[in-house]
Amino acid sequence: MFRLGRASTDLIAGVLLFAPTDIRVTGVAVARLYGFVLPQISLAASFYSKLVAHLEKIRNPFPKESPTMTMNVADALVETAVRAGVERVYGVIGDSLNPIGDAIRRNGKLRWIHVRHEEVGAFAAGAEAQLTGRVAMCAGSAGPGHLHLLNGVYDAHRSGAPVLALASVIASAEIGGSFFQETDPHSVFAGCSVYNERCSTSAQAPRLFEMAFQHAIARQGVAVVELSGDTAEEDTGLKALAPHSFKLDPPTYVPSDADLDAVAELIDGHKKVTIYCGAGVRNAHGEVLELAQRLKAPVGYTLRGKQWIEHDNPHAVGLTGLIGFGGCTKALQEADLLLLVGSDFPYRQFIPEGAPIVQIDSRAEHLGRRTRLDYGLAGDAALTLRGLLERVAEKGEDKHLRAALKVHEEARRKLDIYVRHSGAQSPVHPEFVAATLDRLASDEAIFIPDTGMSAVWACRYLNMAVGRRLIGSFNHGSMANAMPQAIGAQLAYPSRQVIAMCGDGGLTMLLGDLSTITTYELPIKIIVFDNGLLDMVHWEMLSEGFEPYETDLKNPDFAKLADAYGILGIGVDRHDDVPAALAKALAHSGPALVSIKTAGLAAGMPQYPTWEQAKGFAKSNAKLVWHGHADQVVDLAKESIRDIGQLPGIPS
Ligand SMILES: Cc1ncc(C[n+]2csc(CCOP(=O)(O)OP(=O)(O)O)c2C)c(N)n1
Ligand SMILES: [Mg+2]
Repeated sequence: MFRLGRASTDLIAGVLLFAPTDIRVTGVAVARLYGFVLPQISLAASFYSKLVAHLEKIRNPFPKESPTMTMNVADALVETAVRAGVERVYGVIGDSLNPIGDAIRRNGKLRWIHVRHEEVGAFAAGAEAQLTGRVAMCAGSAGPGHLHLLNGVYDAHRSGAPVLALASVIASAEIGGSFFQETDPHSVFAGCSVYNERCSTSAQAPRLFEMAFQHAIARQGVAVVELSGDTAEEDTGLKALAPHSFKLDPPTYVPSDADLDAVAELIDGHKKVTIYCGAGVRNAHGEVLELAQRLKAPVGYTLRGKQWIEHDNPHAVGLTGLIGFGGCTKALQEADLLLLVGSDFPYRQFIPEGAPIVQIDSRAEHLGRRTRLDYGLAGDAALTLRGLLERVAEKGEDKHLRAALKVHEEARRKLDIYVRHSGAQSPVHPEFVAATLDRLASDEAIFIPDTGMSAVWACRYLNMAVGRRLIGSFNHGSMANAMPQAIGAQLAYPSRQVIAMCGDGGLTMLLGDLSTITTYELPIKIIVFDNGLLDMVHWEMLSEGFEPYETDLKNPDFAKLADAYGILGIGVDRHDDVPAALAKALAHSGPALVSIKTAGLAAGMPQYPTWEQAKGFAKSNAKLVWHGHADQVVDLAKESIRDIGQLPGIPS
């Protein structure tokens, strides 16, 4: 539409003022006519364009393009997420999240995964990020919506998973007035984030989103963005975002030559070196093994390290701890020098007294935070070990290694007794279930045990072939992690076998998301250890001298329940039926759930029971009899009879 600008009208008025009268009169008449006609023309034009827009809306009510030619804040967030590598967003849509949902729909490059509980979404995003190494995303609406994310966000953060958690909040005009659904995400997520900021204006939005993703990727943790629905709808005035590269390969660094020389000298001066690895050795299998061979050193590991270092490793001696197994505890106790590599293992009671400790970690701030520290080497595990390999001498003596391996083999043999001896057909030994699963699962399987006894069985009975993966809630220790994490794993890897090893307590906590599995046709295999108990805490009470209290579970028929959700459900209560049931589930092209009535109280004797635990165990048994629960003591004895073969000095 032609309009005269202010400067040009002033100029014309000025010229007319000094023009001859007839020209001036004609000019004023033309100007009047123009002034009268112009609004009519513009009214007609605006009516016409509104009519066209209206007709277009009827033809295509939800267009893909932005309603404005410029991006709103939600568009900027979604486009930044796409650039950062996000593929899907897990959450429950609604209220303040609606502009985000609309931007995702119009953008078309992200997928919204509609979970039934936001905690499941956060666990799924965390699993996806841990497995792929790419940043993942979850979202919760105002108040309760994002509060539900919290536990899964904690888990992701403590697992070092790069996740962006969007905490949408109430309308910005109401903040500060204890309004309906008002919370303060900044304080809620303070303990589980590497970045935790509120986006208050459209001007701030694009840079803030970039910074949030960049923090999650660079610092391997959770970034939280707080955003009101009304701000999400604000126009940024931008047609496109400024270029920004999210390619952030972590810098690799090595300790100084002087430090490597000093540690090599220390190692050369000791005879019985034990290497203990955590998840930080994911890129250093070859280097750890070469050093172990050179030093004739046994190699122990944490549960998070198991998947990276156990396979193809003749020096492997298992894990420490009550849930651990094998020769690791012995290898640590007997060491005259302990080399910790990429491990943040918190249980210092397994660390040998007196022996010097050398620790390698790429996060310098982690050095010595769990143990004494005689020498800390800040650096990438593989590169630092290569530096040591250039310096340390070969050891001639392998007694320390042989002793640890002997204990390991013996412990392994005793653990396998539970697999070979079924005893009665029912209840089924959970150890047999885990060992059978290990035998039947693919070499590419992703295993995800729940926190509880399933983690113990995974730790002791799963063999991590090079292509297998094992994740869980190993640092945060939350129940109910397995099925939700399996959702993220299966979406990220649609053609891999994903196996959730669920406790009956764990599965029933977030049961509603079985629907997510059917909605997205995820071929997850769920194995339920239906022991009718919160078994791990039951065992804990016994070993701490408490009378077991409120640990029973009255469960539904899980196989029928699965059927109702549209999942192949298989119920098993006899030992002999386990292999066929597991094979059938694993071969099934869709989702399957195998519920097995397993024995509770089956933790087995801890491999190295302490005097305190033995005392506690005896005390709680005495309490049970005293309080008239002798039947439980008999049950416990029946189960523990299986463990007798494990006790030192008792032949099996
Ligand atoms: C969310 C949460 N609540 C409570 C606990 C404490 N806890 C750890 S294991 C466990 C029992 C798990 O029971 P179940 O899932 O049935 O597994 P089981 O030990 O019987 O194999 C409990 C209550 C926890 N870790 N996380
Ligand atoms: Mg249980």
